[in-house]
Amino acid sequence: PRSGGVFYERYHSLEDIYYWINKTSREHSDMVKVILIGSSSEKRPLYVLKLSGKREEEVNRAMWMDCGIHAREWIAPAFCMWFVNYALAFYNQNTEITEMLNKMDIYILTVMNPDGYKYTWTTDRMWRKNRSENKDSYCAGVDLNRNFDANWCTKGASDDPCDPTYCGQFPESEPETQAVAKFLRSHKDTVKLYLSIHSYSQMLLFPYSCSYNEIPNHNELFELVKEASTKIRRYYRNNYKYGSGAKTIYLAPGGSDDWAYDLGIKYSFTFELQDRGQYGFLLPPSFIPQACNEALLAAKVIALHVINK
Ligand code: ING
Ligand code: ZN
Repeated sequence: PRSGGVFYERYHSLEDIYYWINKTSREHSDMVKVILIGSSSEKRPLYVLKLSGKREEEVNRAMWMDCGIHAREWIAPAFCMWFVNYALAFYNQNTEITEMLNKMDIYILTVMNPDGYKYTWTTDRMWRKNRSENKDSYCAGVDLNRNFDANWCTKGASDDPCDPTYCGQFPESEPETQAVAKFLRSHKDTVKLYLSIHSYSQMLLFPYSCSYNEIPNHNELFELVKEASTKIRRYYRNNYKYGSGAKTIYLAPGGSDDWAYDLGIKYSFTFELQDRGQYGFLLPPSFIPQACNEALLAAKVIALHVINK
């Protein structure tokens, strides 16, 4: 679906995104709350949007979605914005999004790495990490998706501050990682579904990435991402690989979905959105609508399963 017009078919600067967060919460105060969960290493605020249906009673089920852990993956924040707009525009129009909002709260962190995102707009389009200063090194930044406490800094991460997959000084050394981990720890009884949005390579992944071990509910999650991938192929004629991270993409310790899974969130996923490498991180804006609709389809399949299982 296309709605909200061309605004959601463009990439937006960090300033625009902060403005959008404010405007969205003001214009939809009946369904949206803003929660400040922490700040970045350069002291930018980390705002989470909490979306809820207009329901009589509180629900004790929620899903979490973060976008933009990695600075250069611009389609990720674009998807978080697309999703929020879709949810607000199609609540009580589309049955699936209506059911989601009536039966769960949805927490959305649009840009988990604002400092890095800003840096990709001003200085280095291909930057991945955050922008924290590293002790004893001229190189800046920690890979936030290697900084979580899940087989931290083993094979697949680097202990060199100049490497793009630098794991940091210790697990949760970074304020961005800490803010997300702290929020999820304090909401772990209600958050049943964790979703992290990356690009590129078109994959629907679940734990573990930090080891080749199979999780107890491997088959259930495998069937879910398989169903999502099949739907994407049917509706949009596009292929998404699926499976556990370590077996499908590569061994990568310290990732957020593995950590969330071990916290007890048994539905934990990382989506790698378009494309498969032709444009890579430089995905043209004209691809935004389809890329977002594909991810939306997958998110719906998984969320409705979590609600109705
Ligand atoms: N890919 C992810 C990365 O951080 C990943 C893959 C998924 C790692 C889940 C760990 C856990 O390397 C990209 N494109 O960033
Ligand atoms: Zn990434």
